[in-house]
Amino acid sequence: MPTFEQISQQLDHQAIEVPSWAYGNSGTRFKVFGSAGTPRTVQEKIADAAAVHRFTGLAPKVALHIPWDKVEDYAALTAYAAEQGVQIGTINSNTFQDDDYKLGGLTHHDPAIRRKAIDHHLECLQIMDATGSQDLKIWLADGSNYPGQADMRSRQDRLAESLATIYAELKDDQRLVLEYKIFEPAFYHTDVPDWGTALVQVQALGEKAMVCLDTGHHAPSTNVEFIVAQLLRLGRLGSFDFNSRFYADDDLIVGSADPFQLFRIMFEVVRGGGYAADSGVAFMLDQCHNVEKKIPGQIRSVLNVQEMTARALMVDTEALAAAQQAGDVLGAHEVFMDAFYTDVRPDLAAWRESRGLPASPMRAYAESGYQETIEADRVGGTQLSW
Ligand code: LRH
Ligand code: MN
Ligand code: MN
Repeated sequence: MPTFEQISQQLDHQAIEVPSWAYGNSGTRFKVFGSAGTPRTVQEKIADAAAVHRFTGLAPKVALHIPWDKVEDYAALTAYAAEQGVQIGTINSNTFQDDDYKLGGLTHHDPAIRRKAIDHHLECLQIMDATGSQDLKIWLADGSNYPGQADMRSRQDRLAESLATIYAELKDDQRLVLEYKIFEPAFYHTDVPDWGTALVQVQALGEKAMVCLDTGHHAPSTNVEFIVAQLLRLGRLGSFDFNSRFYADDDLIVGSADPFQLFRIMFEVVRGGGYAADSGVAFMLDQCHNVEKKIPGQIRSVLNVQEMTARALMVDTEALAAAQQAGDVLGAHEVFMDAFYTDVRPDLAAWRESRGLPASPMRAYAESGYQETIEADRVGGTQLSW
């Protein structure tokens, strides 16, 4: 097995995008909890994201969600982010909170509603121009609740047409990333329910269209790492939305309930070339922190991704290939598990210190006074309204 020393340089380029919405108040459909210190403005969300980066060195970009993060002046917002030490990352569209979209957005049967949804995406593209963001990420709440309610077939056709209209406006260095989700808010059918549908739709668009894999968007027992391998093989894995799923789309801290799954995913990422600095795969978090403090929740998350990346990099791939080639079933499995069971935490602490970062970002944050300051300064935080 490679030593930590041998893989440690590969950790240097790791970059994880954090979502602006992780810093806002959130909850479930039963209750949105308020919490002290919650950002009141987009700028305050960016400041919190920048704190995560300062303590970990892992989170140089923050993804925005429009209209949640709508501002008058995006050039000024970009400059503000740079002052804080971070960049604006992916722009996420939102066609799931407007009454007009009750029966769909890009797939809607009414051309006027479809146009409105397309125009929203064109506005997102303008925001990308102003912020230097390269990815437009589209997740659609479109679907139906009852058999017979909607014509699933023609909705696919309308989706293809709407996406093509948006795609036509992309600049050369911009991408459209389509995110799938098995269900919710629609409970009978969803218009982009799985990676196959997302793949078919993006392949029809062209080279700049990719698939986003949100780890929480699958049926129980889905082999998510297989999907990672397949999308990388086809050159269509655009990004991850990382989170932890136990029951459905739980949006909890990535790697918390099933660290082994995160390891398996990162192994396939490395195996498929998705971890290379120029791979084009964006590693994003898509999480909410309903009951825990948000900034430590984000710090824990990026550390979990780093930890499982380090373990995945430590798989002895030569020994693995040899065992596989020899048909040595349990030998191959053991090689794989050896890396998973390797505790890299002390090595990672030393790696951080050698790069001027705190050995324990969690402890350093707790001792920094940042949480106390924002709790004292920010009164009346914003509330997400899902
Ligand atoms: C949908 C989703 C999508 C949205 C985000 C808030 O469940 O994963 O990525 O943009 O949640
Ligand atoms: Mn998502
Ligand atoms: Mn989701």
